[in-house]
Amino acid sequence: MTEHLLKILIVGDGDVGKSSFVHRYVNGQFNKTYKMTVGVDFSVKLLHWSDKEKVRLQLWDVAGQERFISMTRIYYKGALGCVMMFDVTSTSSFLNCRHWKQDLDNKAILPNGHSIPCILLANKCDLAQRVVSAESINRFSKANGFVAWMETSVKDNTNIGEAMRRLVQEILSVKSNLDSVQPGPEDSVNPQLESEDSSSSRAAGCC
Ligand SMILES: Nc1nc2c(ncn2[C@@H]2O[C@H](COP(=O)(O)OP(=O)(O)OP(=O)(O)O)[C@@H](O)[C@H]2O)c(=O)[nH]1
Ligand SMILES: [Mg+2]
Repeated sequence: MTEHLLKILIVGDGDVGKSSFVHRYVNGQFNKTYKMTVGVDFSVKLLHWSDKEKVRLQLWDVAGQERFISMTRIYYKGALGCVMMFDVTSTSSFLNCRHWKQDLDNKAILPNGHSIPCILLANKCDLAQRVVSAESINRFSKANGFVAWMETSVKDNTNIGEAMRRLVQEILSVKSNLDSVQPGPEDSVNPQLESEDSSSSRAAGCC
């Protein structure tokens, strides 16, 4: 039996439903009252992924206000995937996903130099006062390299497990590619004295 340990970030503006999402996913419950996260909260969930694989998820629920405190570099270290969330009744929470994604792509980088897989969740789709259209979410998601986007309602338990399954699937596929890449002889560079190969060093230089 193989066990994968995956660190997953949950990011997005304050009040969009990140902590509620984690609580619903891990404990199967929903609270109506808002209790703002300070810093970051941690949860763990074990998935029996297949006959041969277990997945231990370490969920890092980052407070919305953390984008302004520049602690995110520390939180993002070692993460292999991300859930980015906004509230469909709040235009600003959607627009700010651009900043969250830029911050993420600058700071959470895989060993192969690629950005980590990130799923975009349009939460609170149970509410009637929706202001963000599916068309703009689709455009934004494609333009910014998200794995996928989904409408969710943590309140009604819509698409919560589905979204996490989709993300975990993507992370495992990226991870297996990373694990299979072994540095070959062509990837290693031997140390060389300048005089040994002055032609190539000149070619790469400015004069
Ligand atoms: N109607 C509705 N309300 C929701 C939903 N998800 C969360 N909420 C409510 O939204 C409020 C904020 O939820 P939180 O999960 O605390 O928000 P957060 O994103 O963790 O906020 P910060 O910790 O400040 O970053 C709470 O009152 C929740 O009950 C949803 O799908 N539908
Ligand atoms: Mg929170």
